[in-house]
Amino acid sequence: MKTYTNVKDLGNLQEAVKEAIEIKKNRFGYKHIGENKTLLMVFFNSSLRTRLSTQKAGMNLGMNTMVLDINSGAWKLETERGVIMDGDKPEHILEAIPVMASYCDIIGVRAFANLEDKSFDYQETIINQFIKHSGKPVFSMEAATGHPLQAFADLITIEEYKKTARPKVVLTWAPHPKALPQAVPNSFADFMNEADVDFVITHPKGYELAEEFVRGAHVEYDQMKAFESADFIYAKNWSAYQDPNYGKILSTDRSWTVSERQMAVTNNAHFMHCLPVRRNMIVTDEVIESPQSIVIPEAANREISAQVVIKRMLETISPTISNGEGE
Ligand code: AN0
Ligand code: CP
Repeated sequence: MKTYTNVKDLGNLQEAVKEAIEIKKNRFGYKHIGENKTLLMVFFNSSLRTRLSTQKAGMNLGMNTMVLDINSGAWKLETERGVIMDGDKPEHILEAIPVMASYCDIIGVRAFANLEDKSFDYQETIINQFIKHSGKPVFSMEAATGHPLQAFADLITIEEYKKTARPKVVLTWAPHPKALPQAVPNSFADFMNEADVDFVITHPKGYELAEEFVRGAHVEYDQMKAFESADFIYAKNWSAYQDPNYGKILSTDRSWTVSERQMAVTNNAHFMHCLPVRRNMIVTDEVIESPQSIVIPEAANREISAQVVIKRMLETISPTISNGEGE
């Protein structure tokens, strides 16, 4: 695997989930694969889970891991070509990327949407520059339009907790005081559309996501109706995608906060959220603390999704290393 930015990069999704479940039972069984290989994780934004789980996944595979926080300690990077660099950014990403790449074998990048310029975001300008100019395998640790390590971990979690062959999975918008990207719901929809689930999306009017991710999935504007008989409730806030409101907050209606009122009409659904979560905005204390809440095992599976992706990248750069003949 050379890049990981969306569900298609995993190839057969059933196989990928199977590999994840095997790795989870034997996470130190591949320690030789990453020997003398270096993982660089580049963060343009904050992180708790992605930073720790991805670093842990690299260490499970025997890699050396390095983390660079661009906004604390590194030079601020200009990302657009042709700019006269007389402002506050002393370095251009076009030099920074090949320099960073010279010190490592695999690169993970976190670069959120700026929510100002929709075409800059939806062209994935930053991560695509890493793919183009690093010459190394590159994976998304949440880019502008997707968070595929999260969605893969979510799918693994659903596989582990489902009680029926084809569970009903509901992605619900919930209120939040700050404008957030569409990356998490985009990737969740991308994965659920490929998985064997009955997938429903619910949100207030105006929060329609990009069609390339929704792909004709059932959108139900009545949240209570959407929740009926659900097996999994996946809550997330996102800002508007559609023009002319791109990146804007259209509603902070707390009747959309996931509470026992909505959970009561589900099929005793499990509650999921990628975290970090704002309690009593997205979900009430009662629901997130209930036995049906699986947010902690969901976060723990981030180590596993990252390990599958990094392992596949290591196998690409050192195809012979698994039988001990690698460099
Ligand atoms: C980010 C987002 O919504 O994309 C990261 C989630 C994993 N969340 C916040 O910035 C709160
Ligand atoms: N879910 C997730 O990606 O969390 P962090 O932003 O803390 O990495």
